[in-house]
Amino acid sequence: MFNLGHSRSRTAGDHFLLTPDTFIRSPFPGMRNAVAIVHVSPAAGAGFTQYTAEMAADGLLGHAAAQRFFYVLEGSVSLVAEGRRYTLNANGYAYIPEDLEHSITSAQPAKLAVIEKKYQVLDGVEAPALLVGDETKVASTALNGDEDLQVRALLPGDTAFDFAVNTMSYKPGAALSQTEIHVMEHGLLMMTGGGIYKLADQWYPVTAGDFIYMAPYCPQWFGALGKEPAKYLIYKDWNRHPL
Ligand code: UGY
Ligand code: MN
Repeated sequence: MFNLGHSRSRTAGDHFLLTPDTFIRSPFPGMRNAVAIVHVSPAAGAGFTQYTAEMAADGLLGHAAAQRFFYVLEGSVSLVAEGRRYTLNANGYAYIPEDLEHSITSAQPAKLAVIEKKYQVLDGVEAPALLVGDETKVASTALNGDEDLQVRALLPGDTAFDFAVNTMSYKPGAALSQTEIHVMEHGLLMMTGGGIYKLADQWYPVTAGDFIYMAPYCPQWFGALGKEPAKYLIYKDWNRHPL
């Protein structure tokens, strides 16, 4: 069918909604049998880079020039770091400190959400160490006492970390209790379900597979629709003075 160019994707000054029909794949140096869909990067004014890595059989991710966080969306990968091999399946994740040599390989096809950010040193605070986790084993907490909106913090909240990555799960009908406006920026990947995202003064229907970037101070609100929970993975810069 001839493509007439319609898409739900939008790029506005302080936010992006990027839907899978507009994704473009490209390799990075050091990748083998893998491609990246770069959702946001400093080229768009962001303080971090977020991409989806699509790895084929015998895939390799390559070097990171910054801290690297990855979350396994599909398949499974091997992480080798500090002389140990870890196998991460879907919902597994890892935080890799800047300058820690490591390799991430796939024996079979796998899909990762990857976030990379230059570490912002804090005087007197030791940088974080390698961390490997499994989202299904992370305790969840109700946001502002709303049991229908559960948050899992995948990284510790201490000041060694200069960013946070959380999952947020909304029962159908659950919603943020306010429009948020804050200095932190977000990278957001819709994992399941969907709903309505309000970004600045626009209201967007969103669904699994969509990516959203919210710049600092972008007004934001979400309400879940449909019959299955809406869940997203969300990055924010964190724990540092804005100056
Ligand atoms: O952590 C957050 O700022 C989160 N509640 N924002 C969001 O879901 N858009
Ligand atoms: Mn927010």
